[in-house]
Amino acid sequence: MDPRLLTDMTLCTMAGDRPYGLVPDGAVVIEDGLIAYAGPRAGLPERWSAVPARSLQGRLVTPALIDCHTHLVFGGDRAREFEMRLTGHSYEEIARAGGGIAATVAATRALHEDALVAAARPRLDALRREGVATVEIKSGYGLSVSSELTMLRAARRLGREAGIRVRTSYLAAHSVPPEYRGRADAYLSQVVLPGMEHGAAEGLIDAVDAFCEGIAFSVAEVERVFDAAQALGLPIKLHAEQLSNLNGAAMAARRGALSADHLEHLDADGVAAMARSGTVAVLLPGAYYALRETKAPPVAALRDAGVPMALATDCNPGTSPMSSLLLAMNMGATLFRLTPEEALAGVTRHAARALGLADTIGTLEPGKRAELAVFSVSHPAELAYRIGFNPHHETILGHRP
Ligand code: DI6
Ligand code: FE
Repeated sequence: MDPRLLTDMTLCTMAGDRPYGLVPDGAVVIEDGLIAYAGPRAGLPERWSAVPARSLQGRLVTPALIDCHTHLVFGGDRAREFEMRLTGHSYEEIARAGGGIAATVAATRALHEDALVAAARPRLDALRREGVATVEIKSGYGLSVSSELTMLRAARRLGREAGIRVRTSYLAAHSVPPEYRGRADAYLSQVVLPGMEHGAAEGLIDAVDAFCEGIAFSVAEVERVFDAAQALGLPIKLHAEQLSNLNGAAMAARRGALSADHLEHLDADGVAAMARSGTVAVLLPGAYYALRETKAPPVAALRDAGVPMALATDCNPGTSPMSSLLLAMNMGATLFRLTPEEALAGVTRHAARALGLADTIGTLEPGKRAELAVFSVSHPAELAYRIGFNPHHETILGHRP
């Protein structure tokens, strides 16, 4: 395929030493679906200088965005529970009373694959309209072998139909379903582990996740799930330290997890363990906001320790009914005090790493996939600064993701 040359842009490579990898008068060459050049227009190598250029009219170009933590395949909604929480009932209280995740499980089990795809499509499209080209989607609202697999198949199909790269995480260890109440071990043996084997054999699972929490699974239970995942050669990640500190992140880090996510209650030992292993901290300000949490994750300690921080929507019907990654960036800056540059790195470079895709996407560098988001703004800080405004102009893909 002939190379394509893009010019007249503020280029934000998210690579190199300069803030944002910013190049004021940039040019990008795309060849065979990959980035062949991304740098100053003045430095464009001779061999591409005769390629007809397409002007981006001074817009900002970033790596296409990556939402590295979502639960966007589900049935129903939880607006009633939202009302209850506003009249004083806590998330954990509602979960113990059979609401919460269990309510979404019932609504999800009632849907076939087609209906799950149809329900999720508007949420995926909302992300895509912001320049998102890669989305992680978790199972975890089926909680039976067959409905977990249906969720994963729906996620794969959404990616194919929407032309988006979908990475799936198997999250059967999200909650103990009502029929196994008080029998978590049996649930793990009879559903979580066999479902994982089926899903892996069908190529449906890119990573294995679990919810490590008082209302979900203990560290020892999660370790059983991770033993099985690692025996199958699957990468692991963990919902950890969201509502309390069980030291789940440190356990996940010791096992080389790609990411530990939420982390509001992470302590200094957890930070140190993550720094040692290079595990990405995925911060989810939508859940913090929707639950009216007051304890923010230890961002300053994570930063000082050099732990890469990603940001994601956590799009789910209970704790983060949010389908805007730009809003997650704004919340990351305002609520968690990430710098706008950290916020953008959190939805590009570090999000790629949280998905094990650091070699392929997340920055604009030669050899990476050509996946570019074009925004009608003049400076990258505007992406995190605005609230409820979408400046996305187009997404340029060198190939189908
Ligand atoms: N933590 C969360 O915030 C979501 N899952 C999880 O492990 C909540 C999911 C829900 O309430 O439906
Ligand atoms: Fe989540």
